[in-house]
Amino acid sequence: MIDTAAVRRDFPILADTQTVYFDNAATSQRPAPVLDAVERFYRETNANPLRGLYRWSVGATEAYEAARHKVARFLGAREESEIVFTRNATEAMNLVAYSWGGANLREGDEIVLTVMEHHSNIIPWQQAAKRAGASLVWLEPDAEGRFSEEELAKIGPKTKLVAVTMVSNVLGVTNPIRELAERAHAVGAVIAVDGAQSTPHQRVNVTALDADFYVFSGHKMLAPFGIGALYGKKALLDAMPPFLTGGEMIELVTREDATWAPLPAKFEAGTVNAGDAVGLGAAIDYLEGIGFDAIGEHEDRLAALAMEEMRKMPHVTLYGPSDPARHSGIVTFNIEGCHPHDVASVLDSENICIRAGHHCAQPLMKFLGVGSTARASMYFYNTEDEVARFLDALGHVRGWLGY
Ligand code: C6P
Repeated sequence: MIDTAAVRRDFPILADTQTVYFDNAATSQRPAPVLDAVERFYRETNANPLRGLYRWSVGATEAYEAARHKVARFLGAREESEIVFTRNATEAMNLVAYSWGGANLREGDEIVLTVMEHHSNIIPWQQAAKRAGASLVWLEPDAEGRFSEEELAKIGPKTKLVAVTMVSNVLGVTNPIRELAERAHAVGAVIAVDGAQSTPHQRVNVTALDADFYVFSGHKMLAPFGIGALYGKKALLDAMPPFLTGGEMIELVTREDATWAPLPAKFEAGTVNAGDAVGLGAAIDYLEGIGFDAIGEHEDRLAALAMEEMRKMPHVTLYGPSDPARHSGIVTFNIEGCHPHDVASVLDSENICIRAGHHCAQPLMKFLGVGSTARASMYFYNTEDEVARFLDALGHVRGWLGY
């Protein structure tokens, strides 16, 4: 059971109790230990990591590599060199699409996606498919967010890659990654998992999932903006060409050519974001201190509270599975006759922050038969009181909009 009053004291921004922050799927808030860790890095050991031979630079390198060690352990990677720091999940997926895709996709190959993918796990593959002459194949879920045998059978002999989100940023549903990995591997394909919405909410073990690639962003899990990571199986990463080229990713450079540094440096061209990597390490410590069982239980309780009441509201449509425990704290909805932007504006006038729009998931919006939706997304520091305020405000929306 999470003591939200105690937890909230760790988050300076949450001292503003007027504001209900329900846009955690877009980005989370940051606790003091994360802010302090980043500040300490810059105050005590700031220098360009990986280059200098003096004390501060060595300290910066050690702090950066300690963060990598933490991420590797956190994700259950076999080796630290399987963790490549990136700016975010988007950059990590682009790395895979350009580097792995460029080296492995051929004309006639198929890339299997689901319609619930975020644009960050669609567009890189559309572009890679265009470059290679490959095509995209789409899996469609049922009303409960599950894939039928018929849909799963689309993973077939032509499939080279399955690109799938572990948790949908709209439906909240968790996809069966282990089963999808088995199906992909059975036909000789690899699986790239978008972990942007799973890593903040549940314990992930990439080895147990048998994921070939897994990407995530730090900012959705208490860490600063601008730091994320790619996990890739060592054999795959070793065989891939670099994505970006420049400083620190080389072994030897001549006037004519260059050879590449070993992993993970091969994929980390230019000066790295050590300060925010340190922040990510502190975020992992903080989340593990709370515990993912407690986080999941708390989010499920809040989602259940919200969904039970929203089901009683005659003009509200909910999206995603019927079971609140399958929502990862994400409650997506529409109110009949009200544009989601208007819903968000009315809630904002009551200091409640939700997101409205297509959520960077336009193919999913089309599949659901809507242009856009409203979305409340909760995290472990949100309270039952906040859910009550949200529900109360929701009850006023149609009236305020003139119905
Ligand atoms: N979704 C949301 O409000 P970046 O921007 O790289 O940190 O994360 C991209 C991304 C990838 N996959 C999924 C499933 C996501 O939800 C996101 C980010 C935010 O839903 C911003 S659109």
